[in-house]
Amino acid sequence: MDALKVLVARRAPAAVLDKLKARFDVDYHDGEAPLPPESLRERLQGKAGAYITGTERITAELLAACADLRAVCTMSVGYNHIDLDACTARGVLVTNTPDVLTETTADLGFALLMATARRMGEGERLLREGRWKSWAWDFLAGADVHGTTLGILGMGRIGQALARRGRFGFGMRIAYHNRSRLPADVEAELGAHYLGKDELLSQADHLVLVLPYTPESHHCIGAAELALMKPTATLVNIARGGIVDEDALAAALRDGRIAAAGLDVFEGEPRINPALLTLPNTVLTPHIGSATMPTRLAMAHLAADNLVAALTGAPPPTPLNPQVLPA
Ligand code: 8YV
Repeated sequence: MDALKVLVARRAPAAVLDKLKARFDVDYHDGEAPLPPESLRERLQGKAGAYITGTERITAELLAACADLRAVCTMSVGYNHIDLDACTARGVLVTNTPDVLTETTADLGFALLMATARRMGEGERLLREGRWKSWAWDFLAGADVHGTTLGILGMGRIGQALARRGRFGFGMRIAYHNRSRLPADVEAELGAHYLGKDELLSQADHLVLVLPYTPESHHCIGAAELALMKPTATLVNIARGGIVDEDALAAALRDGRIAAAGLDVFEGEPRINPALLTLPNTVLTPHIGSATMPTRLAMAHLAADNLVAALTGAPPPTPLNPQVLPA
């Protein structure tokens, strides 16, 4: 019997590619940039499975044009780029890569919080540009992190990992808002206080966004929400760029309505809203939340393991729509 055909839609680690080649007839796009939608559609013809990353969009139209597709395995925890309902309706299994990136992404979130609160980006730019000439009592004086209130919007796995860092590492008060409240024992362990969204915005000294990107969370931080925040507050986004109205954020940062923002994700990434680039009080990183070698390897292997399982009749480790699997 001929091997099933799969598409690996983006550069992947050699060991992961070998794992897939041992089982399947692999069409490999060895590139750092995503395939344009038209090429993705063409190269998915006749493919039973797709190994993708967080950028390739899997739409209902694409699925309709790819009748052989049975599994879409993304090397990301976020899956807003995939029309999950359309996949489920067509019986296409979708998998993602939760858990393996939780701690690494929380580390980056905390690093961004620290760098932003303590004005490290501004300091580094000033030093490298030869502008460090003198000392003043308020020279690059930022905000404290220890002992302050950490607000977390979206209290899933990564939110809880941030809460542990804040509480146990920095003695912070932990406040959160989430679609559903955590069980009482988990709240107690994290010392986490559940607040309404507006209360969270007004009480947080540092607010980290770590909620999923959905039609409901699109621009859920805009001018009205930013107006509720303290003028001394820091905003950190490690979720998805589209959660924040970037024009409203740039205006709030420019007018001192909040103190600073640390952003790892952007609405039009890799294009960046120019207003954010010129503000001194932003720390900007290029979507590197999960970017450590061990974590990226674990994510890539998990995506490949899901694909192998999905197409060989074994239970996939991390399915998003297990209802499409045979009973
Ligand atoms: C991915 C991410 O590296 O997992 C996610 O949802 O945002 C990142 O960890 C990125 O999406 C590329 O797949």
